[in-house]
Amino acid sequence: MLRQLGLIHPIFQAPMAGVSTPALAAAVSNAGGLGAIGIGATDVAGARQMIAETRVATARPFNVNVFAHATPHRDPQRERAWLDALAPLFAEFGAEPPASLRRIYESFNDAPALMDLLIETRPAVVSFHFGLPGRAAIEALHAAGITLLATATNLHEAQLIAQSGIDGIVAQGIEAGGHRGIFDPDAEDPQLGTLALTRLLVRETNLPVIAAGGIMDGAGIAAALRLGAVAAQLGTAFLDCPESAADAAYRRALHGPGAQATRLTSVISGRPARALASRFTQLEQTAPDLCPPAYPIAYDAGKALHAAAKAQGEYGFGAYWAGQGAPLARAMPASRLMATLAQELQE
Ligand code: FMN
Repeated sequence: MLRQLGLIHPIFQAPMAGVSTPALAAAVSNAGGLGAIGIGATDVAGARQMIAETRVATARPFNVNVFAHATPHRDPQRERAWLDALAPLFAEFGAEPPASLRRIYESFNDAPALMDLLIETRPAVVSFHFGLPGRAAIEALHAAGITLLATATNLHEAQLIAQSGIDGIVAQGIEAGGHRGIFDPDAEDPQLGTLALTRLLVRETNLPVIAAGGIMDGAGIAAALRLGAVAAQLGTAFLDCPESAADAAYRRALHGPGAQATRLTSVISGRPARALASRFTQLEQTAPDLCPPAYPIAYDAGKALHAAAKAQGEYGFGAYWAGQGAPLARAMPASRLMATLAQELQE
C-alpha cells in the first residue's frame, strides 16, 4: 500500500477534525508520510476549500477523512433532560443552555454532496470513521482511483471492513486520542489496546493494517511495524505542531496535569472519546448516571458550554482530545517532527 501511494515513511498523520489543517497535512505529505485532513465536522464548502488548500501546498498524496456514523436518533425527552442536567454549569458562567439541540453535522452516508465532492476532487486516500459507506459509494470511489481506509476497534468491525471491499484497516486501540471509531456506540466495547488489536487484525484479516493509538515516536512506530502493521497513524504526536489548529488553551492543557490521566468519556459529544482530564471529563465520574443524547447532538451542548465557560476565562470544558501518550507530545514544526520520527525509526 505504501509503495502504491508513493510514501517514503510508514507514518500516517491522523485526520483530526477541527485540529488537523491543510498546512499540517501538506507538511507531513511533503516529508514522505501520509498527511490527512478531517472534514467530518465541516460542510461541503468548507471541505472543498480544505482540499484545495492542501492541494496547493503539496503535490503528494493525502487522506481526506469523513464520518460514517449511523443517522442519530432524536429523543426530545433525553435532549431536554441533558440540557437540564447541564443548566447549573451554564449558570456558573452566567449563561443558559441552548433552548434545543441541533444535529450539527451530517454523516457521510446522509450527505450525497460530500460524495460528489470526493469524486470530483479525487484525493489519493479517503478514510472512514464510525462506520462504513454503502457498496455503491465504495465502488464509485474506487472507480475514481481512490484508496479507501476505515477504522476498526475490534475484529468484528475489521471483518465488516474486509467484506466491504475497503483497502486497509486503521486498527484504533483504546489508547488513542479523540473519538473511538466504534460502529455502534451501544454495543459492548472490548476496549482492546493498540498492541493486541493490531496483532489480531494482522493475523485475522488479509488487509494492510495501520496501527493507531498511543504511538508517539520512532520506537512506537517500529513496534507497530514489528507487529505486522504496514504503517502507524499518529494523532496526539502532531497536536503541538505549529501547523495544528489547537488553540493556546489546548496546548497549555496538553502540557498540564490533565495529560497524565486522559479520560474516555461520552459526555462531551455523545460518543466515547479520549480527552485530557478536565472539569468536563470529571462529570463522567461525579454523575455516572448522566445519559447524553446521541452523537453529534450532545456535542452541540458541549460546544455551547465550552463557549460560555471560555467567555468567563474557564477552559475546563474544551474538547481537548488526546491519547494516552499526551505527555510525550513534542512542540516542533511538522517537517521536523517527521524527520525526527524517521530518524528514530532507523535507530
Ligand atoms: N480520527 C478520525 O478518523 N477522524 C477524526 O476527525 C479524528 N479526530 C481526532 C481529533 C483529535 C484531536 C485526535 C487526538 C484524534 C482524532 N481522531 C480522529 C483519532 C485518530 O484518527 C487516531 O485514531 C488517534 O489520534 C490515534 O491515537 P493517538 O492520538 O494516541 O496518536
